[in-house]
Amino acid sequence: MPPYWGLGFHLCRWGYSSTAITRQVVANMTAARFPLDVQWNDLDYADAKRDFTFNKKSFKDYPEMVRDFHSRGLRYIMIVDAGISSSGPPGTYKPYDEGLKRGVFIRNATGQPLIGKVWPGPTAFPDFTNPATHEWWHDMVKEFHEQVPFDGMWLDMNEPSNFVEGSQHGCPNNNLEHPPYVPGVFGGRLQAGTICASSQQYLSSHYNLHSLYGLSEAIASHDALLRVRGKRPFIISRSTFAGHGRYAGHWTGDVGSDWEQLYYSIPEVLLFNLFGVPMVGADICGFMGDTSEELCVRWTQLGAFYPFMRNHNDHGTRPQEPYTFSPPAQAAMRSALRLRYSLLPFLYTLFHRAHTAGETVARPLFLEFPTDPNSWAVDRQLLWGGGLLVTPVLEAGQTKVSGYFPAGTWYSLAGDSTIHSKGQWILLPAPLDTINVHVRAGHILPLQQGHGLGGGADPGRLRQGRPVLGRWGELGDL
Ligand code: MIG
Repeated sequence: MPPYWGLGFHLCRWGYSSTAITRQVVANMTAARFPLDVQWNDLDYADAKRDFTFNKKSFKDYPEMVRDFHSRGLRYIMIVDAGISSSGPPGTYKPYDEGLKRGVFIRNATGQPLIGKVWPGPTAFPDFTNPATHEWWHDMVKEFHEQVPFDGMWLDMNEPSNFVEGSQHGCPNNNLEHPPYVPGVFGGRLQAGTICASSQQYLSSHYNLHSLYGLSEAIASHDALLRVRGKRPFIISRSTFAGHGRYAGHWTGDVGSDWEQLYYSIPEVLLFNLFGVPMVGADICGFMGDTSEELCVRWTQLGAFYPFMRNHNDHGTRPQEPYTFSPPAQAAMRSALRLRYSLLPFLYTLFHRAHTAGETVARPLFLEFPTDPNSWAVDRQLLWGGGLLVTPVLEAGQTKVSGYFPAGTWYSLAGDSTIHSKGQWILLPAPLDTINVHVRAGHILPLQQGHGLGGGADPGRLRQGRPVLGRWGELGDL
């Protein structure tokens, strides 16, 4: 069960190179009256890109920055990479020194820590199947949290990803490295982009555990955060496996800033809900390459209906924070965000059902209408729970969108139209400032109003807000 704040809007980019810039981003969001609940930093915060450190120049006032965000009702998350820097002189980097001492790293054929290469340079890889590693990870999380009171963790590079093949010294030649049948993996070899298959972990060979790396790291991080903060953890991870949703959520990695990837995010979000990982979303406006204003508006509209809503961007590309666009584009984004925030009580309820009964949050139509064959292949629309149907525009230059409406009555959430469908495709007006959202007849959605605009969604304000049963904007204060 995620914390409520995790359902708000998250903002990140690779390239917020100082606390001054990160603070400015939050100030710009507030000035432009966009809701923002969670501010993030990528690798920029770290000293030489090493986990559990921060740059004492560009992020000198890092702890104060996070505390300032807290005082405004925001939460804060930073990236944590799997690889632990291994090249510093002894005594200069505690996570490695302490990890060595406690034997937490994955071993090579000679029983030494396997050394690969990731962002900080040479790195060792924690073996999260070892209970001693959980204890060490907890201690590192705790010590860093005592300096920088972060609220959640962003687990990246945990496939585990490696810039050299296998290790700095390659891999031994054995049957685990070169099995008779190699599946169609990246690079065509098991070691490509990762560590040696025959390296040794506490439970078994890496060959047997490779796909569990992200899950095992998520479990260790979940347990560490729970012990350190005493509250429900919020964790987003790139690598996942069956069972991951019990501990963490997922973002869909480095998507391109293009219309095709906008579309593909729908099946991906729906699949992860079927996999039991309901907290999932793609990087809104796209990660790689320059976005465009129109794409970013449409992506923000769809993203308002990702269970996990984060705008994140690669370094060196066109800025894509909501406030960087024209006034009409900003207005469209603001109204999409406002729609999401009004629906948060409903979204939170769906997460409760996912948590207690294994239900999906974002749901494919076929799961609600299994006897309607027309619903089976719909992958350009999604439901929230059983009662809300979202029909986004996924192509450039369109002001209409065709959506499938299973038999029954559907009310536009805006309150301006009703569809009585026999099970039909219907062409809907969809100007750039609009996303089509319909309520299914017979469903009650708990809503709230007037929250989260102009800064973080202040929990005090959230509590004061009277939940309104009914359609958004219609029932006022009733
Ligand atoms: O090699 O931390 O998917 O979201 O911005 C790239 C930098 C490493 C990959 C992640 C992306 C993140 C980036 N990371």
